[in-house]
Amino acid sequence: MSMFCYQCQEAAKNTGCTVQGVCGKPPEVAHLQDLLVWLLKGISFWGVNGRKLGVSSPEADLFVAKALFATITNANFDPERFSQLVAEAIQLRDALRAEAQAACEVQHKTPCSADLPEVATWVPKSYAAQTLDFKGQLVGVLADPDLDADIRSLRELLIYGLKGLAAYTDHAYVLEHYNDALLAFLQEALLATTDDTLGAEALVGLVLKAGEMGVEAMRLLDEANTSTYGHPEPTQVNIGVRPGPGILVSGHDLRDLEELLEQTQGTGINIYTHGEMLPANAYPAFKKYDHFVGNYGGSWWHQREEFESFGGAILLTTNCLVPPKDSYTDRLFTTGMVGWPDIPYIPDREAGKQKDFSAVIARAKECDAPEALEEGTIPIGFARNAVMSVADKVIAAVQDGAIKRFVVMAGCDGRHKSRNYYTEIAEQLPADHVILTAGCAKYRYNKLDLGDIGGIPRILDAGQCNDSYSLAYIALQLKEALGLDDINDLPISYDIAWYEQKAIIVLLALLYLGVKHIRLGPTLPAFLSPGVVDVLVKNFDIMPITTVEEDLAAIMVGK
Ligand code: FSO
Ligand code: SF4
Repeated sequence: MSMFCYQCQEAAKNTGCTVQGVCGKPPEVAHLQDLLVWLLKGISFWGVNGRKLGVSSPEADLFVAKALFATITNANFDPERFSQLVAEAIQLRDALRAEAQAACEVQHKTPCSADLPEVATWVPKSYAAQTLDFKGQLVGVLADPDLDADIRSLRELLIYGLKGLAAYTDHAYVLEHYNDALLAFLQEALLATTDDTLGAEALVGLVLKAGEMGVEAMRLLDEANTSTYGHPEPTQVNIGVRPGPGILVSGHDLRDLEELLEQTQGTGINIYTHGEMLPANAYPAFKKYDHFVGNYGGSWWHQREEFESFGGAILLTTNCLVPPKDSYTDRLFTTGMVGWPDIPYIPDREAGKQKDFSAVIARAKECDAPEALEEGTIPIGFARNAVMSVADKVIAAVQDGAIKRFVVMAGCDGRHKSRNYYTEIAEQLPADHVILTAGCAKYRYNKLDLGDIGGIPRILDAGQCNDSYSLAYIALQLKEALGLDDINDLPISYDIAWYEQKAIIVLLALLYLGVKHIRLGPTLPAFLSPGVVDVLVKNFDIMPITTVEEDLAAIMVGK
């Protein structure tokens, strides 16, 4: 076995990638990611203990979130970047340690250095790639072969939830919306995964606490997005092209898009969204830019063909990045926590300034216009405010039976053929069923014409996976309006598609909100042990998807 990773839905044989990631992650990057996550537990040791002594480091706190984000599937494949993050982690941990120990000695008037765990103190003999690689191999998921399977599973479930939580929190912080309790929880929970005294019950408690924090992070991000860019409005987005060179913006970071739109005004360059950036077309703040053309292509995994035919410059602001083809590497740029070896990286903004996208703009000017893939428009912008503005109509339609049921089909898209299931479900749902969606899962059906129910479209697209808060908000408002006591009495079925770790925090958030009977597919996570699956089935009635026919029949009778 040259590596072990099972954090995403594409884990080889649905058990784990052991030779090379199906996503393209090589063993050296897997080892560095393992080492980095381990060191974040070391920062957490000092972060949690430091807080008890009145010591804290905002820099280390945010670093933990950003570094977790960097280890999310399809974000960063650059070993050099991970080596730098490892070095930074050690430096931040040791600075925090020095402060915490000094405070401890003052307060306890005694040296405070007894029995420190290795994770709190380890420093490499050198930062040579081989040294870091070797250590990374010793501290990964399978480091302790004797660890109880359920405990390992719960620890990893928690860590993957934290990765998603870290991503949402970081997005909110980029827009200067803060809640330091989220950063403190990341550390508390990371440290808990090193505590051998914690049994399954305590870990399940932390997993649900992560779900609670997930709700707060998504609320904060929703507030950040909508207070900065306005509430998304129902919008028909152009999916064709215009003459002239273009820049294609992918990923989820709205601030990057905003600054790029500013910097390309009047340059003759058109801006297009790709994948999860599609929902940006619904924000009032972006609609004012004449050169913001629309969306190009589909979900993340089509990028190798679509980036090729786009022909212009391409900017990846977050995951999902797929190993690039030679035909466009000279037009590709990364920023934020994304990275690929030898692909130009746009550094972070300095305080009070924008990121400098001039290299992307200069490259776009040398390129031809994009090749059209399709024509027409797709409807987006049904986030919480838009849906609530027609709440009376929606409630009346539910009460008079015009809308029989909502089906939440949010989450991610992915390469597996079995994901055709979601297209077929969407096509075959009865005409009185409405799909609520968010995330890139929608690309499996968002170009179908499913019509509307009294003017309410049968696909209500709330936005990115980052906008999943809208779906929870709509459900809670409906529960109130319909006078129900239990969220599970709503006429809503859940048929969620997952791929990476942001979907895990959304799932945990739903569990925390008390949602039961969630269908999860296309496969159950490889990191869930049979014992943990049992707990999820018993307490939440989580179900794997089955066949289109069987699941449709169940949905139609209210399950
Ligand atoms: Fe998709 Fe990728 Fe948004 Fe994920 S682009 S799969 S859950 O990283 O982020 O929905
Ligand atoms: Fe495999 Fe997914 Fe891990 Fe990539 S992120 S190595 S595909 S489990």
